[in-house]
Amino acid sequence: MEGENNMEQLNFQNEIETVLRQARKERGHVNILIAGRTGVGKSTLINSVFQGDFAETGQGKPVTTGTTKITKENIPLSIYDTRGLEMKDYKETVQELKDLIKKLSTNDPNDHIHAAWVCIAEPSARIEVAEQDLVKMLSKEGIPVIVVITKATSYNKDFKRKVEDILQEARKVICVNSIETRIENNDEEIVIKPKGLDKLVEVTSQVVPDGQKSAFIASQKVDIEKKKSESLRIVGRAAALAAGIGAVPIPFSDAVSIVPIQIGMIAKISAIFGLPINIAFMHTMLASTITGSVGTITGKAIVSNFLKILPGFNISAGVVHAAVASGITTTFGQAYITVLATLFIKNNGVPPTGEEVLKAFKEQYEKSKSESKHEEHDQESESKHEEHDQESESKHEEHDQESESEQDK
Ligand SMILES: Nc1nc2c(ncn2[C@@H]2O[C@H](COP(=O)(O)OP(=O)(O)O)[C@@H](O)[C@H]2O)c(=O)[nH]1
Ligand SMILES: [Mg+2]
Repeated sequence: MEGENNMEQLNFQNEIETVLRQARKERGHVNILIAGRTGVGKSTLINSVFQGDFAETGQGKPVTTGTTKITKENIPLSIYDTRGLEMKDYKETVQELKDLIKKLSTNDPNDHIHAAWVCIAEPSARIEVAEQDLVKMLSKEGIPVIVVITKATSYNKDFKRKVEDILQEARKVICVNSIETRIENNDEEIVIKPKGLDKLVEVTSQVVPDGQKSAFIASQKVDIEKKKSESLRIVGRAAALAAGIGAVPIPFSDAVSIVPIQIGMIAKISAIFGLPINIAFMHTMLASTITGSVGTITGKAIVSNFLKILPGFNISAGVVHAAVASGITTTFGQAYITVLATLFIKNNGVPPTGEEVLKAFKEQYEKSKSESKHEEHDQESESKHEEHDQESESKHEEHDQESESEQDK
């Protein structure tokens, strides 16, 4: 008996490791080159766009005289921060960059430079040969270039037109003001809000290769809707997988087979929101969500508790059907996304801790349970718009609610 349990535990642990490795692999890694004169606002821009005060708290490692590679744990992003364009011998900087790009063109697409932001400050209102040479070189090397006009606080479009004219190889020129700025205008103080960051994120996510899109969406903090829609795609895929497993109704005791799918889903969604993908985090999440205490993860313990807390699963039925398996997955995934997005917005783009996520998830879960009770009345009119999956799910929910209210008495 003992040995059997240990075996099961071991296999399950392995299975989770495999699932997490897969999640990390699928997310990939994105590399962005940011170049511009000292003081144009590169670091400020990086901190405004990416998670976790990236430029400030990230690890910097010099890779050439002018370029520092910045990375941070759990964020699938490397920033190559290049200065030195202001110097007389800027040609050396450009040549060094060219060599670096060649060196990074390995067989692994996660090593490549996927996009470049060339920064020019609006107040300087000047484009020098250094920037022209750099943009030419980058686009020649096949790197999509976005020119960022930083500190763009004026509403005058003349400089932007001039930049578009001169730096024709650029895919796009975008005016950005990274931080709230106060300027004096005839004794009046005007506050200019950050602007253009969303556009920069949108355009960049379009130019990076498909394999790096997830990593980019995960790393940025400007567009939370993007994180949500990317996560919903993950839920859709997981639900389809779970439905495949449940296609032949599986006995409850075998329902453990759908748990790795849920874990993979939770790991991938966590990753999109910039939370760690590692066994310790998943352990905290799963063990305490499910059993209410942090304990050892064993397959059967998880699955029985897991299915108990999820709406739509009728334990007394004894088997798991396809619609139920996919319904559980969808409900769980959507609740998790709602929780992360809410916390993310509340925290102003700072990823929540595991404990915060747990607490909010429990609250959200209670809420969705009580909401589904009120929804009963509206179900008839709503079900017309719903998909088949959800229809059958709500049928199972009714059963659940019955047995629940019996328990309540
Ligand atoms: N108003 C305003 N100031 C900025 C902006 N970006 C940077 N700055 C300021 O410009 C200075 C230099 O910025 P920094 O990011 O260190 O430039 P870097 O040398 O290119 O990394 C700092 O005082 C920033 O606060 C911006 O978009 N708007
Ligand atoms: Mg800097």
